[in-house]
Amino acid sequence: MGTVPAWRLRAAFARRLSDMYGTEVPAYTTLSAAVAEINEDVSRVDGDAGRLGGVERVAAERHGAIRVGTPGELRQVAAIFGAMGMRPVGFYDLREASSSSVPVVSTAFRPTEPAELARNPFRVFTSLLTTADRRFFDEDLQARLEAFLARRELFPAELLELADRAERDGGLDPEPAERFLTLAVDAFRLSADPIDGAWYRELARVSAVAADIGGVTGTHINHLTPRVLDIDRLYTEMGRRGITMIDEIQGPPRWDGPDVLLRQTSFRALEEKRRFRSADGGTEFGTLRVRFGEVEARGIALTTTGRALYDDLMTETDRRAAGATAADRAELAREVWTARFPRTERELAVNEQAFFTYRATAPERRPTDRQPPQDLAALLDQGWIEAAPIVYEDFLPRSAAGIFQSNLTEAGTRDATRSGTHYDRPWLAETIGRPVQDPIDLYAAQRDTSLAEARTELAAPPAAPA
Ligand code: OOG
Ligand code: NI
Repeated sequence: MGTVPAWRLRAAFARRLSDMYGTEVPAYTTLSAAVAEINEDVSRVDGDAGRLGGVERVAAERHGAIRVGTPGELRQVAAIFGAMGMRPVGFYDLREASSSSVPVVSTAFRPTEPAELARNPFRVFTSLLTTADRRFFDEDLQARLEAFLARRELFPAELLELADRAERDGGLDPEPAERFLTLAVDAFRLSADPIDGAWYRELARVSAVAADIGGVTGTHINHLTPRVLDIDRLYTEMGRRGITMIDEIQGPPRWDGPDVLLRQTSFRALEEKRRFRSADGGTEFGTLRVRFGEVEARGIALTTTGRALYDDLMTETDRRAAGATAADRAELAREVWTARFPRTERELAVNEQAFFTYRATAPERRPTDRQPPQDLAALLDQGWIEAAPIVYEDFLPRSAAGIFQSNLTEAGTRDATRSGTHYDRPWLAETIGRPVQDPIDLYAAQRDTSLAEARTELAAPPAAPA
C-alpha cells in the first residue's frame, strides 16, 4: 500500500492544477478570490451553510473539463484519474443537447463513495470527439483527423506507468507520488507546440470544439470551476470586479424553495497567445480564445421523477420565455417553479423526488406510545427518522451544452440530412474498458443503505444495560 493514498493524490492534484491554471488564466484567480470571500461570508451568517457538503469540502471543491480525441486517449485519462480514486460516472450526449456544432460525448470522472467525496470531491468533465459522426465529419476528414490524432502522444509513458502502479497499490510512496503529480499537472498545461494553422481552421469550420481537440498536439484543462455558496451574489460581484459574465445562470432559477441540482455561469477567457505554423513552414504568433471561467452552485440530487419534473419546468419556461431577455426569462422561471416545484425538502423526500440519507432519531426523541410505521412520510412526520439531503455530484447536459456554446464564436456546421452515429453508456464503458456508473444508482444506493440501517435500528430491542 502506497503511503500517499489515492485521495491525497486527488486533493494535491486539484490544488496544483488550480495553481497552474491561475498562472495561465489570471481571471481564474480573480474568480477564486471572489468565491472564497463569498463562501466565508455565507458560512459566517448561515449556520446551515455546510448542509450540502461541509464548508471545508466546498472551499476546496473544483471541477475541471478536458477534451480528448480517441478511445485510447480516453482510456489513458481513465487510468490517470483512476490512480486518484476517480471513476467514470454518467453519459452525456452533447451532440443532441446543443444547437451549435458540439461533436462530443462525455462522462465525468469523480469519487463515488460518500467518505471519498467528503475528503475531496474533485471531478473532471471529460469529452471525447465523435470522429465517426457523419453529420460533422465526412469520410475524408474523419480519416485525416484520426491519422492526426493517432500520431500524437498526450501522456508520457512514465506517467501512465505510475498511474497503473498507484491504482494497483491504492497509492504511491512520497517520491513517486511527487513525480506522478508533476507529470499529471504538466500533461494538462497549454502546449507551446506550434499549431498547423490551415488544419486548425479547416476543423474550426466544422466545429470550434473539434479544432480545440483535434487541431492541436496536446490536451489542456479547458476550465476549472470553483463551487460557490451564493451564485447570484457572485455573478454581481464579478461584474463589479470588471469581468463580464454570460447573460444568464444556467439550471434552476433563484427562488425561495430548496436548491436542487446545479446552477452554473461562466465568462469568456481572454485571448491567449499561441504559435502557428504556416504552409511555408514559418511560425508566427496568433491568438485563440478557447478557455473560459466557470462557477457553480450545487443543490440536492433529484430522483428520476424529480428530474422529469425539472426537465418539464425547463421546457415550460422555454416555451413561455421564447424571445424574452435573460432577465425576463429568469423571472418567468421563478414563476414556473413557484407554481409547480415542491417548496420544502419534506415534500421532495416523501414524493421521492429528491435523494436524502436517513437516520434514526435519538431514542429519547422517538414516540413511546406506538411502533414505527412502514412508510417514509409517517416515519419522518412522527419523528422516527431524520433526513439529510444528498448533494448533486454530477452535471446537466443542457447546461454543459450551454457552457460549450456560450463560449463559441462560430456555430460551426453540421449536415442535418445525415443521421448521427449512436453512442451510449454501454458503448462508453466498453470503450474505456471500465464500468461507467449511472449517477442515479449511486444516489439510490446511498439512500437505500441509510434507510435500511435506520429501520434496523428502530426495530432493534433496546440494548441491555451493561
Ligand atoms: C465541458 C463543458 C461542460 C460543465 O460544467 O457543464 C462542463 C467543456 O467545455 O469541455 O464543464
Ligand atoms: Ni464545467
